[in-house]
Amino acid sequence: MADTTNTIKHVASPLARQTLQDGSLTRPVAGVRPIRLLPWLQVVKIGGRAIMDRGAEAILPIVDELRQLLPEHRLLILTGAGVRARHLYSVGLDLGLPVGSLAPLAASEAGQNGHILASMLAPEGVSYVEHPTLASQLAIHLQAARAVVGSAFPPYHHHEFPGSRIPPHRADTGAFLLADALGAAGLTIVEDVDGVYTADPKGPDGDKAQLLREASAAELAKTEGPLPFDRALLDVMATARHIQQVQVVNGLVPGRLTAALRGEHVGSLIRTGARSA
Ligand code: GWN
Ligand code: ATP
Repeated sequence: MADTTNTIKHVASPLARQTLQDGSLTRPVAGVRPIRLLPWLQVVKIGGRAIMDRGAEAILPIVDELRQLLPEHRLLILTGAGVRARHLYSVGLDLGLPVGSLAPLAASEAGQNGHILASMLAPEGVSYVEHPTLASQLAIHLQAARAVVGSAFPPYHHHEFPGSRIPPHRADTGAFLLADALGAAGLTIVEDVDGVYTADPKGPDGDKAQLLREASAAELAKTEGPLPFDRALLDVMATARHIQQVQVVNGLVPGRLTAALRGEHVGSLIRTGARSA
């Protein structure tokens, strides 16, 4: 009788026989740095409330600036949710809706802002692409066009963390997660203020607020005051794999976004926990 045991192909897998709960066993296999999928991509998050809610007055100049950036950069433009999501949270919270129900409703407002922005850039070949397309067909879309627009909100839906009644992972966190996962060249967050201040520059103590030209995510995490982005962004920055810094810029000042994408320091630079290769 023929002995077939030597012809059986054994699939060697270093994780096959061990628990994934033990870091000392998984680290040698899973501890390596992931590859950069789209190292030439610049991700730009456009504020929903800061830019899109202002209508033509703020949108048209930023559309002009984005249009002129297309020959220079390949862009993933992601939009935030803005004031419609704020209204939605207040109605939904009044009715007692859980955070996992509010998250997709707010996300859809970020998507609507993306559809608006993409329509304005359509003559340049720019389209809105859906979340599933962002996840699996972004590369081919960026071969066909210099830029695409998507929703900055992460599609957590009922998987949103229940610690807060307002979804903690909003557009800034979603934009960062995507930029870091893709190994993008950079992320620029476009706001209606010059950067991150020591206090809300439009708040009651706004006149005393000082612009932070540079800060680390770890330092900002120790502060308690409001920030111009989701606090959860600081958590994901702590464990970032690729994006080492994010610049927050004022999109109401023409030229700031262009300068930021050219590597100039024109807003607040926030350093993440990612180490250089
Ligand atoms: O609808 O504007 O994608 O890109 O989080 O899910 O709530 O969906 O629940 O591909 O999958 O409203 O329909 O909507 O914004 O998120 O999209 O037009 O399943 O292209 O159908 O992950 O766009 O939408 O809101 O992003 O952020 O059909 Mo919208 Mo959003 Mo469109 Mo998307 Mo959610 Mo899809 Mo989704 Mo839902
Ligand atoms: P979204 O995209 O989620 O709709 P957004 O990014 O457009 O939101 P906000 O979340 O309102 O807009 O954030 C921008 C605002 O944050 C600024 O207009 C500013 O008044 C406020 N803000 C609060 N704290 C600070 C701070 N420490 N530094 C700078 N701005 C701050």
